[in-house]
Amino acid sequence: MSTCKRPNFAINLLLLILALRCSFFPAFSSAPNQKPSPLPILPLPTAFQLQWQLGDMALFFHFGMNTFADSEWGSGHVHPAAFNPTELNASQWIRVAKDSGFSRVILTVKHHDGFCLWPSVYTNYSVRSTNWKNGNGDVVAELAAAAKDAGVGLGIYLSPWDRHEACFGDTVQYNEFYLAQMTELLTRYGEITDVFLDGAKGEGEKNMKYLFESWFSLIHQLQPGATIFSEAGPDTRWVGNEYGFAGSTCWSLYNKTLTDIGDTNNDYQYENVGDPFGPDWVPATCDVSIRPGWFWHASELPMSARSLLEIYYKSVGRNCQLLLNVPPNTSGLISDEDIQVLQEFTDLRRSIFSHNLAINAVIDASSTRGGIQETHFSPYNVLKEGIYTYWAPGEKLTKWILFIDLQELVSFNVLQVQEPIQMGQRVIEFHLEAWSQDGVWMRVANGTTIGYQRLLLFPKVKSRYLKLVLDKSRAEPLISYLGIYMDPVTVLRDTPDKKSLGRFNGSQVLQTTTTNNSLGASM
Ligand code: FUL
Repeated sequence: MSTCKRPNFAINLLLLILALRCSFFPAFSSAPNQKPSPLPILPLPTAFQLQWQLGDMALFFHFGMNTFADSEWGSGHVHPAAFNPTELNASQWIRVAKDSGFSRVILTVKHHDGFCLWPSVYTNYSVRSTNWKNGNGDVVAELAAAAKDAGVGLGIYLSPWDRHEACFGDTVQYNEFYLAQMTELLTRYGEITDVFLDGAKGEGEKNMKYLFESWFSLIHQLQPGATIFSEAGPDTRWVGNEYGFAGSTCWSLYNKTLTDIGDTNNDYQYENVGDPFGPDWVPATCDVSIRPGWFWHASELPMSARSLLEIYYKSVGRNCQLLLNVPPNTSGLISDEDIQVLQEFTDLRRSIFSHNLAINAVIDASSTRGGIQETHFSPYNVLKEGIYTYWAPGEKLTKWILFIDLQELVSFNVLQVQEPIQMGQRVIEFHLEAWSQDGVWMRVANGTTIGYQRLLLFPKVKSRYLKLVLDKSRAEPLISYLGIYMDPVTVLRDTPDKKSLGRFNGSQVLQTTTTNNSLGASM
């Protein structure tokens, strides 16, 4: 009997595989795994709500029969021949938007008077019945082409209240008519980024029921990327006033069931501030006109660039999108004086925000998720623009501070902070402290809510060391951006109280040097 063992094929095969593996594949890394991101906190924005929010500002064009009839709420019975914009140039409208930093535009394709700026087959009250371009004109088509060329988003305002159509008041007939018009608009003109549903209706006018749920579903079916605005969402809500001012506390969280579109009993304060316990993500839109009226009137002038800057702080600077109305005139162009103001507004924003004074700062934090070696959540992420990189503190702590060493003495009066809202809106309260020249920490600004973007103004401070303290948060606070700026044109009344480390809320005592500001200087 031979003592020779037969080769064990199974073991040999295993050894061979291991040998091959070692030579072809690297060994398991001994470096620690990357720490995953923290859990998001509900509710979260949808992909298109995020896209919308990143846009910051949109331009509103109120244009239509009212422009020619010198009215705001047209009767619906002005003869179509009155509509005659001899120099209409939609490319000029879009150029103005783009040059001034507006990423989307929204046109009143039909206001309350029912006159349609596109040749709708469902009505006799449209550009088709005018002499403009012999009845072959289409303002929506011209604007859509210009917007597409320039890479600017296009939105529509299709008024539910219609003073022309005889079927207004009949639930089935009018809802059919409205959805038919909506379908024309959402299928003929390429991508539509916004649908603005205005809840206004005059007192004593016919009452009727709008089938909103059907409207929302159809809009999302035909244009899945479109954001629907109304007083109650579903995607973005009204901010509760037409001054363009959001609350100094402003949540994107909201409870849609607490507001009825167009109901005059709605709580405008709730719309202005949002709801920290709201189950829905419905950020606010701040709509405001550059002129006293929404439509162009020869007798009216635009507000000043400084007033626009104040609105910017109180809208974009309070977690909202600014929807600024700049109405084209009777020739079909945006007037020179409005362009001039927009140019000055752009220059002001550039002069303040184009240079972050903290850009070369040394940044440290009270803790970092995954430990100091975890670059993924590093405090330095707050100097990278955008919301997709952020500082995250360690888990289960209650003290959350960012320390900023500006490396030299710097004068500043504006703080910009952003949260990565794709992870939910978290911060409830925060404040900024600066190391004073007398050697004490001085509280220079207090804020409630951050969201996508918060701008806080305060009296000028000169300091090298700063602390951003997150005092209260719905979950571990995450900060995606921090900016420090000097605004030389906005002057504030108060100075912070050093001794008491006084509770100074920059957003409450803001006062601009504006003299012709019809909106009132302080809030
Ligand atoms: C209001 C309307 O009645 C105004 O005319 C304007 O369109 C404004 C944006 O919304 O409710």
